[in-house]
Amino acid sequence: MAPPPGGRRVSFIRFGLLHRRAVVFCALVAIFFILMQWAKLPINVSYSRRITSKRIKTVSRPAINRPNIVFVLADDYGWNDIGYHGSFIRTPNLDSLASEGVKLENYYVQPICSPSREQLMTGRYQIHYGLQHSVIMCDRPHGLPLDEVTLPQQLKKNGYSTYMVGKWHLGFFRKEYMPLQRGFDRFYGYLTGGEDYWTHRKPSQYSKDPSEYQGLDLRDQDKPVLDQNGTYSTHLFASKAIEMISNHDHSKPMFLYLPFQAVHGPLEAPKEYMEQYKSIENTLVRTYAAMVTVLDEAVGNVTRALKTHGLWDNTVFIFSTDNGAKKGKGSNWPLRGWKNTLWEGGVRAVGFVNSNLLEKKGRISDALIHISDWFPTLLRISNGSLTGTKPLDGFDVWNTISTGALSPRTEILHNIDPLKALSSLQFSYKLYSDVFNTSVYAALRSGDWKLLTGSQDRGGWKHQGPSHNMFDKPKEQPDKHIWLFNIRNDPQEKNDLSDRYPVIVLDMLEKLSAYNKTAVPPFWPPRDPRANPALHGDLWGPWI
Ligand SMILES: [Ca+2]
Repeated sequence: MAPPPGGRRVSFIRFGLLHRRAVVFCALVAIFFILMQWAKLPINVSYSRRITSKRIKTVSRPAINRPNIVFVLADDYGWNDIGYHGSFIRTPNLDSLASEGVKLENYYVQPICSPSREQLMTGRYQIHYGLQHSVIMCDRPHGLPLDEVTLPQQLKKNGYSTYMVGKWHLGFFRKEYMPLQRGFDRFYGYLTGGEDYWTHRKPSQYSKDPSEYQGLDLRDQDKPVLDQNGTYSTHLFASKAIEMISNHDHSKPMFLYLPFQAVHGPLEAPKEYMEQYKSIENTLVRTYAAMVTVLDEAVGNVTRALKTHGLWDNTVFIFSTDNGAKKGKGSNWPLRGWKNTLWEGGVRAVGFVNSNLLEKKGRISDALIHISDWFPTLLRISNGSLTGTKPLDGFDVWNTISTGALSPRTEILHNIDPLKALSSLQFSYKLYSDVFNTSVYAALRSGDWKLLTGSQDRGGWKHQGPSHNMFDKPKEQPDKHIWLFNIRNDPQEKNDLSDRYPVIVLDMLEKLSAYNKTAVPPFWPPRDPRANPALHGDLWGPWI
């Protein structure tokens, strides 16, 4: 029942003093909260502005705002053939660029030309598209499979202008395999693996196989270049790269892929550069040194052009070799082995990054990095998408390079090539073959451990320079087909530990076996006489 109206008034009168105090208390509390809100409001606004401005700053930061990407790939350039590794060869431009940026001292590539380029272009191991055997041969109908997505294709989707100058070596038997069809807007260069530096013909007098075909291999877009006979390729490619830089539309970011012919065989260098090393008696050493110095000068000229045209400040510049020096041509000292071997001399690479966009510059990185890592790394810094790509073997290592963060990579599958398996009859014993066929040519890096199996060229330690030529051969049983090394402690691969650590060997073989289960069969078609340039106007090009 409701109380009579008078009763409430009486109650107010009775407890008036108490209620007035309560009202004052409530008012004070309300004012307090209002003041608190007022006091907090500007803090929230300023916090919000700080976050917003940070976001805006992050988004607009050049590091992730589609920087220009310039990737210089040297060919068959040895570990010891750069100034900062102690070489007698003069490489002032490369030394300076590396010192300003980040030297990658635990950086790996593949041991031969095509596979390194395949993995750079796809971010995927070659076992995953059937190119685990040898290189793309100029008269065999194969190439980087067309369903593999390439780096320039992805960058182009993201608005990049894509330029390539130099050596392709990823297939051309059909037009669809050529650079313009694989993501490049501009292409000036050659399609095969090697040729004469002046005539641009493959092969020239250096060919050992008389059955190999001869022909011109130099194109501008898809047209043969007939007027550069006599222009040394390192000079030619640098001038074409500078021309593309000069003509670049600055409203778009640029991807310039510059795989020089240098310093792949044949060893040929202009006289004026040979003069710089005239005190060296060994002609091969003198010529190779001169070729490296031309390359160094070319890189200096390209970077100067990027600065002149206002592109350098927002450029990520990468220098890498595609594999170690060939035996007797260049030096991988003190590493074991050379090009076309899975020893460190074949796969541990000269590489560095220079960019104003690096957060911590002027340092050496010991982080494990592989050439397949550039694909996701460069797509990340270019705000590119991985949509449509196949499962990657590469890792995004930008933070590792830029800030020194730990590398996300802990393993590298150097290769598994079943076509290079030795006959089991050649082995008097076959250890662990129930886990992995140890007669197969393979190598795996996991942490500091490296395991090699099968038919390995034994390599050796060759120290070649202006006044010395020393060669140590490994002392091993001829039927040896398993090696285990701790690369951190023994980067020269001198102390095989496979007998001492059988559990680690077994673990590594199980990992190799797991990788092998993801492999597709190697594709190695026979030579095709229809490739002969004599049938195509003396020009190497598509024949099917
Ligand atoms: Ca090479």
